Amino acid sequence: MKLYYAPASPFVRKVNIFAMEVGLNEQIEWIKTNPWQSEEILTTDNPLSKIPTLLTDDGQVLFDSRVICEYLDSLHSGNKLIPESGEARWPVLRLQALADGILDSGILRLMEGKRSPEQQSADWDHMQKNAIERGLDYLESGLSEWKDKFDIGVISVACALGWLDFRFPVEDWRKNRPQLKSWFESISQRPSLAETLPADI
Ligand SMILES: N[C@@H](CCC(=O)N[C@@H](CS)C(=O)NCC(=O)O)C(=O)O
Repeated sequence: MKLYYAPASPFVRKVNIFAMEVGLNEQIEWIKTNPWQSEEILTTDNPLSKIPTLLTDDGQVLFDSRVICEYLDSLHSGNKLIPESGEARWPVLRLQALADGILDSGILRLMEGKRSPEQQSADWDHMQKNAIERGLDYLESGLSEWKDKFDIGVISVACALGWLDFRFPVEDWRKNRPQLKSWFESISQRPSLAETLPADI
């Protein structure tokens, strides 16, 4: 398998952690790319020019991170990190959607901040920031439902919080969220998380 990636991407990190946890990371060849430049090597396979994008050994192209993680979970016979069916599936997928949504808003803020000052919209930034704040509050208040689990939902939350630290270090999401803070400290010790910190390289 080949995976298009960039070291700063939280969605790539999600796939990386997932692959490590299910024992498939050694089977992935990493192809570094810059999705923001719509490089032909990436757009040929993914018209959206987004990472992560996976090329499977049987010639399929898979995106996005959710589809890739589902695919990886189908390749192993150990503990599944995405419940395949039944009631357990929906809260896990919702948690992933929430964490991914926090990241989507964060990335929109990051891109907005790169526009020239005259083009930037404070209203737009506030709207995205508020979505992130509400998402974080939702995580804090619902933490007891998932704090002792380890699945795609939990991995996604850890990637979202880690990326907020990486990109918005002065906006402390930990303030007034003591349970989330303590959960994140603990889960961050896990090797798959400790070895995949985002980087600007
Ligand atoms: N929903 C997608 C989001 C992927 C995404 O937004 N990736 C960013 C990098 S972190 C990207 O490739 N952006 C390039 C662009 O939007 O042009 C997923 O889960 O993989």
